[in-house]
Amino acid sequence: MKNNYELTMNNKFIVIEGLEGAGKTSAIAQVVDVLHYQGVRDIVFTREPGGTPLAEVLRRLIKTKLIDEPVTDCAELLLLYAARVQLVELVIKPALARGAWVISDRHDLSSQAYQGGGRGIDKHLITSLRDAVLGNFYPDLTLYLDIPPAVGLARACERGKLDRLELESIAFFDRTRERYQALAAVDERIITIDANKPQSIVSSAIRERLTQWLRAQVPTTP
Ligand code: Z5A
Repeated sequence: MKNNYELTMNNKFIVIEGLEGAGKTSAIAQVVDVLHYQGVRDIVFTREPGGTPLAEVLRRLIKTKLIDEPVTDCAELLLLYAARVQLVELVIKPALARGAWVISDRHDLSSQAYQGGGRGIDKHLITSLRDAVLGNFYPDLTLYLDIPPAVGLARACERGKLDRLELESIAFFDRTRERYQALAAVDERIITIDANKPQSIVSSAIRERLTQWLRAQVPTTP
């Protein structure tokens, strides 16, 4: 029998995370499918960095070597948070406030993993910055697609030219993945999916884990 969770639970903010080529695009399609099946129709999609006109400009600055000047690690971090604050305040919070569900391709966990793990920026600096600009705002659920960097990058390479970040060394992506795994291991709002499997198996795992999670969100009657 079909359960219409939308009738019994509040709208949620769901984030998909993982290294490039992890399969975030198809994961989002699976999440949408599960939500549609549950009767959810009002869904807002976002991506990071980006999602507002200013944040999209910042995205181009972050991803492409637009100007002939090295981007310092801290400047990159601040650009990412500038884009994130714009998106959270102008798009995500208003959408949640009017009752929409929000699905984001990446969010804050990316900064903790890429800038914290990959770049080696002090994790306390990142969490202080996060707390200062986002306060008590967190995703309800993050699906982290775990994949070895070589596998993800091979998939990304098939798509064509790599951008500034994708050209980083494998060691950078190894550190990023280790940080993702460490953070996912201690946070119950993060579900890890083994993305190094055929697409049909990954899709089934996403659907199953998300459906379980949605069931657990339905308030029990006293
Ligand atoms: N970044 C950061 O450093 N700090 C931050 O705070 C934030 C971001 C927010 C964003 O780039 C970059 O910014 C990213 C992190 C950094 N850079 N790096 N490096 P983006 O948004 O342009 O790219 P991305 O987020 O990494 O997306 P992506 O490369 O498109 O990855 P994906 O969405 O996971 O990949 P996909 O398109 O779903 O799949 C790639 C291909 O693999 C595609 O052809 C699929 O059909 C195929 N695929 C997917 N799953 C499978 C399986 N299971 N088997 C076989 N083939 C598969």
